[in-house]
Amino acid sequence: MTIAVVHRDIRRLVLGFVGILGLAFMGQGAFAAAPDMAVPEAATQADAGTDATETDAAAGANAAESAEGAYEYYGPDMIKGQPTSFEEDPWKSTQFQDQYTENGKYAMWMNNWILAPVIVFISAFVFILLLVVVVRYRRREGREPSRTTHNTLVEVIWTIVPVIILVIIAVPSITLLAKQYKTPPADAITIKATGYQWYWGYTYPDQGGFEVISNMLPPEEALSRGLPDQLAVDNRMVVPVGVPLRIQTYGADVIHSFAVPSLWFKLDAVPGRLNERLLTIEEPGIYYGQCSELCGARHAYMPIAIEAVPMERWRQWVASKGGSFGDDAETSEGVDVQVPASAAEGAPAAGEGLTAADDAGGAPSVPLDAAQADGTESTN
Ligand SMILES: [Cu+2]
Repeated sequence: MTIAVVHRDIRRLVLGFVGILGLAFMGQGAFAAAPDMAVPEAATQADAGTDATETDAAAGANAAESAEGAYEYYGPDMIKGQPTSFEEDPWKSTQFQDQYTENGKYAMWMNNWILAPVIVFISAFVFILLLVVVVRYRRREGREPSRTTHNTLVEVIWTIVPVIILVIIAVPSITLLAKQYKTPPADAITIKATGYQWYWGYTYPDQGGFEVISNMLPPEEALSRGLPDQLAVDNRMVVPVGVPLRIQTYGADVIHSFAVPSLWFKLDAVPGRLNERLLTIEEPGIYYGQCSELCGARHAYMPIAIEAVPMERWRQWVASKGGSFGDDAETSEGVDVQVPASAAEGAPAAGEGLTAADDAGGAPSVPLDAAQADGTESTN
């Protein structure tokens, strides 16, 4: 083999590698640049079934709200959790969103200081080893590689070192897992997110059990308000900031998943099973997420928008929705008396059964009283 041939082969290798990198980046650019997909007209209407009119009314959410009560929704300047496009910032578009919860920050730390360094180090190490072998033992040089087949010391090292690396990863990994499974305290404010085909309903059992139906805004409408299209909704899930929230998820028809990347929160919404997780948002703001379980034709058009506000503002909002505080809003007493979402008047999932047996799969400590199991069972 001549030098020219070897050079050509190496050049091919390098070109191929660069080509693959280029393709990957172009692909990403293309995704980021993908024009807004046409959203069926029905996207923000009708499917809500019982709520077609509510959706229409809410198309002017801000106006409607200020008429209803004194509550004013946050504007685009308060958006904190949303994806970054490739055009906007190529690097940031490949990274996690900024985190606004303790767990999220811990997870980011683990990614940036444990996982990413380990990945980069191992990849670079293997890549360099390969390069050395390719160059050093290429045929032209005629070097004889070692024919060693067994070497106890080397074998012990390449067993022990990976074990140490795995242990280093396991410590923060299991810590994070445990943090994510922390049970909400008794005085946490409960919000039940119900996934419907294809929108979300947010029930506030501690505040009288009213339900807010949240539909995606038509893209033009969202953009005209300065909000991100395909993420903006007519009615946000408004929650108090800085206090523990007991987020429960439920699927009214099929499995959905309630996921908000910037809050490090993802929880499946499963029919016949109530899931719950603790969420404490650290800063007021708007946080966007999406349904993350393929749930049907318009899976991509049921975004999640959470508006975290100071307690006073939140109470104002609850009042504007006709919610009540009873005697328990800020004390821990009475919070465990929960009204199932199916009890909320006009809830699309009215009659949705939830039995203790359904809950046997290990869902956390949600009080399910026997009456609920007996009384409200029905099939859809
Ligand atoms: Cu869904």
